[in-house]
Amino acid sequence: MRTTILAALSTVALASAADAQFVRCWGAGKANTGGDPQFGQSAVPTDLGYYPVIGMDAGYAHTVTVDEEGTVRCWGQDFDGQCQVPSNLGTVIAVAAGTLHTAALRADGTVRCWGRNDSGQCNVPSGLAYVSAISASGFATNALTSVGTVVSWGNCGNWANGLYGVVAISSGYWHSLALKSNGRVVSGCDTSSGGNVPVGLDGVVAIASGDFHAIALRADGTVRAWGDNGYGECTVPADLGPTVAIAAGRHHSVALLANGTVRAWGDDRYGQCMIPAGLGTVSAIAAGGFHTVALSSVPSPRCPADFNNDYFVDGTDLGTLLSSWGPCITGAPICRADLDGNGIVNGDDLGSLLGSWGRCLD
Ligand SMILES: [Ca+2]
Ligand SMILES: [Ca+2]
Repeated sequence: MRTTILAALSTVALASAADAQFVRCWGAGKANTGGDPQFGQSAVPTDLGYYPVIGMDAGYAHTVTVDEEGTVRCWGQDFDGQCQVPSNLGTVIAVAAGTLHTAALRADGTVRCWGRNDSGQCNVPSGLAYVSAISASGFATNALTSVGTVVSWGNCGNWANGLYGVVAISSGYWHSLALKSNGRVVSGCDTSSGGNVPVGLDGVVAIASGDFHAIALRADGTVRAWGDNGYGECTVPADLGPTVAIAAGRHHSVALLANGTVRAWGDDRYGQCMIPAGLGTVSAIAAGGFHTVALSSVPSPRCPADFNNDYFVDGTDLGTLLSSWGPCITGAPICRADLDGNGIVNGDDLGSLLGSWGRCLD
């Protein structure tokens, strides 16, 4: 379940610096209702703000991000401690979410792992270093090293022994995939469903594993899918535009198009394929079990009552409004607090500010 954020970041023109980037989630878990799979995995923490996110991934029902300062955040299902981010992680540059566990790649090339460990998926091999990318499956974790080899731990044993020239890895529930520098995809651990790579598939530049299916992005911007198709997750839309990044959830598939929009298909029982209105320009995507994650930017200002343009309507903006109370002098800066434009800052404006309290996007 697993994202191809690097492909996205390298190929999509990011919005201007003035546009803040936000993590958006849709599908299951807008709230933690305690019913499977609704564990709050789509409830982006309100204090996440717009710190630039450089990596993100989603597991069965949790979401994990790392920002440019190397700080990891995690929300959603935490039954196995998959969101108990260690306090001594140091600087992290990438994250991977397995079904019920989480892994972090640190700036020094080492890996940390937490959460469910019933198959040893969090028993990072001692001495493992020089790691450049990580992926996590249901019961295993994989590390791509800087020399193009893959180290795996957990239930998959030594499936990747002897592999070389690997440039990307991706993991489903049982299977793991490796993309080689020659554009071909190798599977391991399980070679059925998502591990059953189509014969002759070539020209691949990115891979994404769902739990039981997988998709590949080819250099010409087209998408191929294989494996279980019980929800149509392998039925790539015929009119899908040029694609620059892909992600796959348990039974759904997601494509980031070159124009910064997102398409999703497959299991939509929780709205994981319903792209939110006003999503803005997306630069990276990830897919969890039943939810979808996007890093998007929207022009500023977004909320009329966000007077200081920090993408929150909060006490600071309330203070601005209260200090502007009364008749609005035309042209004065405080007039911005006259939200309904009737010439006076009063209870009506206060009501609208309170009505949009919180993160501007939700
Ligand atoms: Ca504000
Ligand atoms: Ca007014």
